Amino acid sequence: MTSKRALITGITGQDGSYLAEHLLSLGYEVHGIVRRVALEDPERRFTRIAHLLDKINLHAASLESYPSIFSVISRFEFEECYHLAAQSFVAESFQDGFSTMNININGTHYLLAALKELLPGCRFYFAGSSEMFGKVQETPQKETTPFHPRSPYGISKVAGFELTRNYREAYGMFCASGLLFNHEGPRRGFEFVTRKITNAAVRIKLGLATEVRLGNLDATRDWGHAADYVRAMHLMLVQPTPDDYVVASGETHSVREFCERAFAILDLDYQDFVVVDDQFYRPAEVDVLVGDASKARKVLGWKPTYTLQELIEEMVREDLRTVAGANGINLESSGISYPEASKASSYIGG
Ligand code: NDP
Ligand code: GDR
Repeated sequence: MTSKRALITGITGQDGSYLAEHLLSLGYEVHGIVRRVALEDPERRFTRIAHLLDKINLHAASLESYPSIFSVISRFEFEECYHLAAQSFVAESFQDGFSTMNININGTHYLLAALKELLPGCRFYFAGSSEMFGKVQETPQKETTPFHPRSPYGISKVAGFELTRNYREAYGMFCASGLLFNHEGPRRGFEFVTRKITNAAVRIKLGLATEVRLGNLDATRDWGHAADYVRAMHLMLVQPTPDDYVVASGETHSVREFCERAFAILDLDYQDFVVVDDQFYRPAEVDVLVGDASKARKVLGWKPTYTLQELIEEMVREDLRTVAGANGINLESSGISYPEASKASSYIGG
């Protein structure tokens, strides 16, 4: 056990909530930055961390305000800082590239600049992304693969990655970036394709919906479970030297296959319910992503514990439980069966 103090930006998000749990389990004192609007509306905005609220320390700050970030960092001696906050939805970055750039690039710069000024010894993690590889230059993608981002989001993450590397090289700070491939779970936002599919399949099974409209079913992604991927973030910050690592499952599967598996768990055929709708296509797509995480395996000793099937089963099971509960449906008496937990699920809340 440790008595270290860590700061997480984006603690209310999917990864922030799993990382907070993981660091608490290691004995960390966990602090998080949240937007003031979230503090004012905890019931709606803190669903992923509701079960942790008496164990963590939250501070109001925005990635869009340097003084607010400076103020939080000036008040505590953080040993580690995990920078997860971002406008993280790729499709939205095509709608509003300006705010995506502002939050993701300037927000990262504000944080690095404040740390350099106040706590240069604090170890820093940047949430890089497989979207940085975009139109891939080689397959599988690894740390040395050149970047070719295909969205304002991907471009913003390349800039954040370069800022992080430059603070490491220019000021000798301990700055590491994870190049994380897609990771999902029952806490995933509803706008991302995996959760959109599992939630819709469940609603269809329960008679609450009749179809789901999706975009490119032939896009393929390297999907893992967020609970596995946050362990890699922590491992990166406890190494003797800072470095960048790809974190991925090493397998790629299509959106179509994800649909097929999720609906099949509920004894449904996805082809009866999935409607392809042009509005969910992107102006520029990343067609195929698959990562080579051999450096993370070798240096960090990291490996995923979830298979894709276990991930989908957990997402379907938790969506069934919450959607049925919210609609007063008794799964037992409706005769709806669902997969038993194959792993101890730490999921609590919405
Ligand atoms: P989420 O979208 O679930 O969470 C994003 C977090 O950022 C939320 O806590 C959100 O707060 C916060 N945030 C957004 N804008 C601001 C702002 N202006 N000021 C303060 N906080 C803000 O993302 P994930 O947990 O899935 O991802 C975490 C990080 O990892 C992101 O940087 C993402 O880009 C990156 N990433 C994610 C991958 C994935 O597959 N999940 C893969 C690779 C990288 P609020 O709740 O108030 O909206
Ligand atoms: P992605 O995730 O863009 O990879 O970014 P998303 O789940 O949004 O899309 C994955 C693939 O599915 C295709 N798709 C659809 N996507 C959505 N959201 N909605 C649809 O209806 C739909 N139909 C097909 C997309 O075109 C795409 O090819 C995620 C985010 O978490 C980023 O923050 C992170 O950096 C990357 O993963 C790695």
